[in-house]
Amino acid sequence: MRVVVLTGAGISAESGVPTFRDADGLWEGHRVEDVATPEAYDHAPITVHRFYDARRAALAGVEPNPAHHALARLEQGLGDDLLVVTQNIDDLHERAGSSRVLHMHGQLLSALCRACGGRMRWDGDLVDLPPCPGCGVSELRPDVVWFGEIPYEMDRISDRLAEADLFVSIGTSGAVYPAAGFVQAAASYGARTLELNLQPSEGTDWFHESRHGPAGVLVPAWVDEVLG
Ligand code: BV8
Ligand code: ZN
Repeated sequence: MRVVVLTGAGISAESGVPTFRDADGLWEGHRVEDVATPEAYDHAPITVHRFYDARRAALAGVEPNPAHHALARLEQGLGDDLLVVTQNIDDLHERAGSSRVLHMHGQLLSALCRACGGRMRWDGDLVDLPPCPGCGVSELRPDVVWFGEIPYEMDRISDRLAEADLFVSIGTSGAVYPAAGFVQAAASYGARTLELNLQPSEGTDWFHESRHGPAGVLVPAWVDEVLG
């Protein structure tokens, strides 16, 4: 069975990573357009760097939860028939043991050089504008996809959605596109669609089945069903 799993901030909530839309959500402190757009970066790079440096540093204080571990276990069972597409820029899927993971909105632990296009693992700050290890120019930005930018690996994602037997969405509000449109795409190709979320998402009507509750409970139970 070929499975595509889409995850959002809700799968990392029980690990202590703030979500975007919850009361004390990430954006609360900042207006989205002030920190997650190319215009914001051109206008106030220090503010944007501080925002991402803080999230990068916070990764050391959180751990994968049972939902992340259950998906790693599912990968053991399904191998290449499973692809996890995440909107999250944290590294909790990988730390739980998942390797077949696609970060469509980028990663905190990666820096992108605007001068030479180089990408490199980065776990420190960028606010002090360090020189690029590749070309020496101080043009390193967070390797994340901002609003108005094209998400990563859209071709691979579209191919896998087209051949999926099952599409599962975990911990996402369905507010941000193109990720929010994946359920319709998968359903139009004949896939069965399942939502695992604390509450109904904006796209909940597109799912054949919806289960509502914490991912740390719903995902291990669903994986047990699949692996039988
Ligand atoms: C693009 C990286 C062109 C940075 C992010 C169509 C219609 C309208 C608008 C658009 C449209 N198409 C494009 C747009 C514009 C825009 C957009 O969607 N705007 C929205 C606001 C209307 N999209 C873009 O700009 C995208 N680019 O479209 O380029 C293109 C398109 C296709 C092909 C080629 C080119 C780029 C968007 C990416 C922006 N970057 N992140 C960073 O992280 O700082 S988006 C960011 O916000 C996240 O990555 C994620 O995608 C989104 C947040 O959503 P969630 O992860 O779902 O989190 P949220 O807090 O909202 O919800 C949490 C959910 O979990 C809730 O439902 C809650 O109930 C649940 N939950 C909570 N706790 C638990 C739980 N569930 C289970 N267990 C729990 N314990
Ligand atoms: Zn460079």
